[in-house]
Amino acid sequence: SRQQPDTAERLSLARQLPRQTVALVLAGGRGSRLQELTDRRAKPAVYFGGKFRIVDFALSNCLNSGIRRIGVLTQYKSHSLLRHLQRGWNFLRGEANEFIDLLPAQQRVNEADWYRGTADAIYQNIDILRSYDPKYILVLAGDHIYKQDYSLMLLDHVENGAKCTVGCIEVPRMEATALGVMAIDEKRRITNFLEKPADPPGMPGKPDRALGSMGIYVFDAEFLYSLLDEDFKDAASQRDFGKDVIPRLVRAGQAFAHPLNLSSVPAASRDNPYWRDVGTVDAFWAANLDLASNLPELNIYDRDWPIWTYQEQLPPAKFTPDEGGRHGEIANVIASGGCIIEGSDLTMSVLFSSVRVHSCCKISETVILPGCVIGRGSRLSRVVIDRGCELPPGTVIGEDPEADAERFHRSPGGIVLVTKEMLDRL
Ligand code: ADQ
Ligand code: ADP
Repeated sequence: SRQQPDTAERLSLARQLPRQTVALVLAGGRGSRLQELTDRRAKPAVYFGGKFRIVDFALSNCLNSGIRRIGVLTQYKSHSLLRHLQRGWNFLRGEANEFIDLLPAQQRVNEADWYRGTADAIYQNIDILRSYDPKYILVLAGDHIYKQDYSLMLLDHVENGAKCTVGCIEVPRMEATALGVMAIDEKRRITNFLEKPADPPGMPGKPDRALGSMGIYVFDAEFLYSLLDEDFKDAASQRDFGKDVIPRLVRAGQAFAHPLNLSSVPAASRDNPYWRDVGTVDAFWAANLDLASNLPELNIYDRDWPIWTYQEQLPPAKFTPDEGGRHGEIANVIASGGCIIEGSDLTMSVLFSSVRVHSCCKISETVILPGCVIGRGSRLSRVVIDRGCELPPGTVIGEDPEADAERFHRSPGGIVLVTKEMLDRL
């Protein structure tokens, strides 16, 4: 029948397209709404989910989608990000035409300018990009948590005959104030695009929902080069995809939308695809705690879509009673390698690697980054503790909002962020 060869052709195309693609991961953003968590590291380098860093999700999506030529564009406070990529992501083989290339900001075009917008970050590396000779370029953000099969997005791009395809997701209307918001026609051509509108337009028949841009794009490579050349000639442009390049393409009727529902992983989650911009302390806290719940929205145990990361060789996590033989109560806790937890009560919490919890502590709804030490008898509730903090015995956080706000950073949602610098100041 006609159906059979079509399907076989589609499958073979879906397999080829990732090999003809270079992914560029934009990993330069400051992420200032994460407060002190991004004082010393770029947002893509922020820890997530007990053992990962945020950038691991976009990079793992690439590998799992069959894309093995990847450039990572860095700028802001990139040291710990680069160290992570060098240690954990250096296994691709140049001989097999696979690579992860680190592309730091490099004033190639104009010595006076550091990168400006996201389009400029790519323009400044355009000769390197051309040398990879890709047919398609997939532009990704290094700061979102989600699982997506980009081969299906590429397939959609080609089947629509598009030159530019914008990844998008339906969100509650007022959440779209932080996103590019679009309207589409029945063929999914984008008919209108507003970057971060104060009052986002709703969707037809769904006034409380908006179609938001995920800030990820597929381009035909030659088309992207000519777009960037054009943009560079426009003195008024801020050289940004969301502010300049995409709106211009939309006015020309040249951009298509690809909803995450069509390529979210696993297929079973496509009605309600998972996508988080863990851009605030509250969102960071909630997305981490979700993983410790009985039925997390994000499955990090999926062997069919593994999330790769750098991991130190560490001994297994260990739980012991306290000196008096009292066992702590522990439920809904993630604890990574190298942790030692002594006779303490822990609920709904995420412990990254090498966390030491001394005895008689009560810890709930708390996210503890690597290498922290929690002194005996501490009580912590709704806290995020940055890497390497040592809390003295008897530390109490989460019971007196005023005292918390004075000593630490207290978020609008009442989550307390603790860093080494804050502890040193006390
Ligand atoms: P924003 O969220 O404002 O909007 P933006 O600041 O443009 O995102 O950063 C996008 C990505 O590029 C981030 O991963 C950031 O880390 C990185 N980045 C920013 N400047 C960079 C630079 N100069 N060099 C390298 N990397 C850089 C965008 C779109 C919206 C869309 C949202 C979705 O403009 O339309 O809705 O992303 O989050
Ligand atoms: P991460 O926790 O993300 O691995 P670090 O805690 O090592 O990162 O710190 C992030 C970056 O901040 C480091 O890679 C380094 O560039 C910088 N940094 C760390 N400590 C100091 C310091 N005392 N003075 C100046 N820069 C520092």
